Amino acid sequence: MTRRPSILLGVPVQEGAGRMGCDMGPSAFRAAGLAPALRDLGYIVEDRGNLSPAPLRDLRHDNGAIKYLPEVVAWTEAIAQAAYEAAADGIPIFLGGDHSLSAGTMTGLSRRAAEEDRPFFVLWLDSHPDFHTLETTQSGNLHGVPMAYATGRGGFEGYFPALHAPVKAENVCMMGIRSVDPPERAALATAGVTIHDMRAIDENGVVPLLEAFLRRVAATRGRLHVSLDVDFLDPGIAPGVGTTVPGGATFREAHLIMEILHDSGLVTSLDIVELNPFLDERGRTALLMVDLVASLMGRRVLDRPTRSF
Ligand code: EXY
Ligand code: MN
Ligand code: MN
Ligand code: MN
Repeated sequence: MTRRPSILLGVPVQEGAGRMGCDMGPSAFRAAGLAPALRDLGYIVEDRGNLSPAPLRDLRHDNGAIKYLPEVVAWTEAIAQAAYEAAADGIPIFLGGDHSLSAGTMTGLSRRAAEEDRPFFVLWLDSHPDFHTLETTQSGNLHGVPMAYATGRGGFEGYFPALHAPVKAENVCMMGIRSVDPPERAALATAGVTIHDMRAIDENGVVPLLEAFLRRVAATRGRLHVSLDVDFLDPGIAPGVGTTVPGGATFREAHLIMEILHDSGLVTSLDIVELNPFLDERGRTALLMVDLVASLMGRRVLDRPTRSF
């Protein structure tokens, strides 16, 4: 079976996060051996280096809390174009960088899916729904808005790029959610997003929750984008992130999700985001994320190399 090439795209954006450091993420993933791990699984790996943002525009918003709006919008413009192009060439893996990058990946990929007349689905693995608008964000950190923007919530017009094809909220499944702000909670109550919080995972396990979603994707031949935020994982195994939330996914819960995703054959693109190497411990979070990508891309449990983190 000829595997589509893995296309690595570094996205060293950190302006969406509340603290600096995510710009070192792409280098950390490369240092942790992402490309060799994929080649060992038989993939052709094309590393397209790091993206750069589009030219800055002078953007001002009434919400005075918002930080780095021109910068994050400029990144979104560049990422959306790169994602749209890369989706035609293979399996794009976007190396973050903070989660604001998904404003660009989701919209560029959704545009490609629409041109292929395919539905577009997102599996969002995160402790946060990232469902704030420019009006509702209180922190002003724009890594808290990408899903609201991509699904067409109001208030982004005139600031973020116009959407070619909004992501349908009913085609989004969130797992691991355990930190939601009141405005997000109110919006999610009627948005149509499927949300499996950590209690749902604890009570049911990941398998039935994930498989129900994958059956929908499989029935439509849709594109499936996976957006994996480091803070989906329990901070005890993934400390290298600026927005830790206790009670996250375990090592095996995360790997099982990746293994089931691989077996489904449905994943067409991936974000790995919010790694902050400045907060990591001798690269163990970067190594774990690379290990999870290897599971997503086909490394079997019995083939795991002996390695301690
Ligand atoms: N909802 C909070 C805020 O808007 O600041 C926390 C957002 C954290 C976002 C990280 C990327 O997942
Ligand atoms: Mn996030
Ligand atoms: Mn998060
Ligand atoms: Mn559990």
